Amino acid sequence: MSQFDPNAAASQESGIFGLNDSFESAALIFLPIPWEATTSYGGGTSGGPKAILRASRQVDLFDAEVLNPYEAGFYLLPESREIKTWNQKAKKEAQKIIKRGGEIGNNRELKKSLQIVNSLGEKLNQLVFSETQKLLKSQKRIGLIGGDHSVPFGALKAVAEHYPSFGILHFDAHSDTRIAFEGFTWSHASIMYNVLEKIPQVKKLVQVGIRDYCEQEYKYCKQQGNRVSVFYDQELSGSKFAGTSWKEICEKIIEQLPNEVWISFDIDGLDPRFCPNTGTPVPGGLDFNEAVFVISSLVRSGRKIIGFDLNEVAPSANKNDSWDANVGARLLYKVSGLMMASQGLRKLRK
Ligand SMILES: [Mn+2]
Repeated sequence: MSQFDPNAAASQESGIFGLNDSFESAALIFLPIPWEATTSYGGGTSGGPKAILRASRQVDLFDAEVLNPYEAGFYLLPESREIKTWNQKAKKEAQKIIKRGGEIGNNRELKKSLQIVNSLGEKLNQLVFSETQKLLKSQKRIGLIGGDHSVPFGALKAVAEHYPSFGILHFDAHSDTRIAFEGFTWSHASIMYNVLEKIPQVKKLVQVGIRDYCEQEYKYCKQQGNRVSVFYDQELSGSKFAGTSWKEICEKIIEQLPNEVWISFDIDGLDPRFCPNTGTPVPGGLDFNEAVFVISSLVRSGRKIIGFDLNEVAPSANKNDSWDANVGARLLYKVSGLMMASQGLRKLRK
């Protein structure tokens, strides 16, 4: 790191955020997951990690809140060829089913397609599980970059073996608690249902910004009692309109969480002006600074961020438009810095 100048422009060969860290020198490892098998509306999130890497070189390393976050060392692993191959295969089969709105009936061919998609989803989960396990064993901190929102399941499974009890802070426009959406067990729209049903170590799920959900999801979350707290977008707006400060609202959100927290950030939790190309944009949502303030409040409360995933960042088809990736890269840098601060690896300013 002796040659590294944080004020200089980054070269195109440099690592994420223009850093020259290696796997060994980095405290935080980003695991890219170019996967979007069950994307039901707009596609492109499998290009998220690459686009974020490109955009990250424009992010200034100075941070007003965390002192030199980059000094912890950040490193992005190369994309797995296996995942790319599986993604292409699964996507092709899934499209046949999505075209019919998930109605398979007794169609043999479609049944076979569904089986392929579900088993490739399982393979992905296995791979993410073992990669995460390896990273945790070598004392690395982990951040996942999707891909669609189905990608963190394997990572959360691995984290659950290290932390017998933890919470998830989930930013999203969608509840993601559908049961096998369109027949796909590992659908992006079912991630939190799968987590709640299959990972008992997740003692608490706190959802923020939710504004597009079906009755089944609404009821399911209610039935979970204390285990799930939902801060619906409309209620958050209502509180703000009635004069409650965002700071007070954040305190209410944070107090629901235990000491150890995984952050699952679907970029569409933000106002779509920050992610116009994401798969399923919904009007409303959080401002960039509001979301960062929630995470900053979490860290200032003394809670520890044990890992995170950032998903559904979809680059525009127009190569000159890097806006979605730009927002994704900046959010990634903020979350990473705050995570390092929460673990005592970096200091907060003042
Ligand atoms: Mn989601």
